[in-house]
Amino acid sequence: MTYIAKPRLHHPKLPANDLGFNRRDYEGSVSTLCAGCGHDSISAAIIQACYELALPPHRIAKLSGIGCSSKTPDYMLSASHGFNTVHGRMPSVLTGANLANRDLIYLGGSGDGDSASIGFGQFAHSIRRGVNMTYIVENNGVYGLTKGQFSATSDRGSKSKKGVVNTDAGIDLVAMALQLGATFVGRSFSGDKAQLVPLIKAAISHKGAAFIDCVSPCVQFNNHLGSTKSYDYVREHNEAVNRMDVIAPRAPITADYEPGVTLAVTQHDGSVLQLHKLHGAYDPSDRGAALSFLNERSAKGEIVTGLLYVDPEADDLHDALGTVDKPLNSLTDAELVPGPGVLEKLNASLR
Ligand SMILES: Cc1ncc(C[n+]2csc(CCOP(=O)(O)OP(=O)(O)O)c2C)c(N)n1
Ligand code: SF4
Ligand SMILES: [Mg+2]
Repeated sequence: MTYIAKPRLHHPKLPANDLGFNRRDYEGSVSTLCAGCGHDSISAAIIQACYELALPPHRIAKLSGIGCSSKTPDYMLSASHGFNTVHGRMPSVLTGANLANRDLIYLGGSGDGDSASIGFGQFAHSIRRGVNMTYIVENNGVYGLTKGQFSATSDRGSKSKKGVVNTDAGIDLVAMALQLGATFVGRSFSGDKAQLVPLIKAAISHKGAAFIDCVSPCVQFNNHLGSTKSYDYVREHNEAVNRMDVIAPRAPITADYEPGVTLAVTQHDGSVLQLHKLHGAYDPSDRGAALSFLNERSAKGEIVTGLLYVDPEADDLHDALGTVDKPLNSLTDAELVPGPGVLEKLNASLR
């Protein structure tokens, strides 16, 4: 892979967050993706979200599979932990890392090919287990890296660059995530930073499996007439159900609160999601209704975006397994080998 380091020089008066880091401290190396690729905008949104949340870079672990989308962790968060797995295998490697060290903040980056084809099972099981992570699919409807074949998220009836019609039904990963029990589900568009950045911040603050499907046009192979993942198509068919402000734990709530128009959702960590309703009847706490709304709108060719579902009281995989509070590598010998008394008690409890 081409590697171009970014110059470290920046304006001395660049604003800093609560940790004293500026936005550039969250960047990575220079992107080698095509100019105009939606994936680069998603990287910029992740960088912005981590900067605004003032996350310590060394506490973030970014993992991905294979594809243009899976190359993006290299273009952000250079001071964070990174693991580029085999194609479609990010979710299981992330699950293992998370079980071994629950103190890190896990970001899973993937593509529609990586998650809806070869990694479909991996995607499903990481979501249904409630792994505490932010899982983002950069969805362009094609295998960009291998030159533009239809992916499993391509809509039936959409056309390739050469005019071939896709006859297979498309998989909607948002509908799948809802069905699989994800406790935070959102969809956005790489061209809508105002919607995407707060959605990523909210997903990172969420405890449990947070999934974001981000439509991300491939300018090289899927940005033409007949595609349902092009910039023009998404702009024309984007139906946002809400907009959001994320207020950090313990920060004073200064924004106006209009009951009926704004809904405040307090998450586990104390962060407050202020949801400004754009679609009156939409209720992001009703999983079944979210699925019905999604199906009804997608039948009309609309792309529903925003925070689609959230359970702010969700448990995660560690709660389900009753694991220790500390990362495994910090356990002492005494904790790992507690002695014959504890063993005797355990054996007695099993008799
Ligand atoms: C085991 C394996 N099978 C197939 C490939 C070839 N391959 C590389 S990337 C890719 C698809 C990538 O598509 P997607 O995840 O949508 O990413 P994009 O490039 O569109 O961002 C495929 C099939 C591979 N690298 N490894
Ligand atoms: S081929 Fe498509 S997905 Fe890959 S970098 Fe180029 S525009 Fe992006
Ligand atoms: Mg793709």
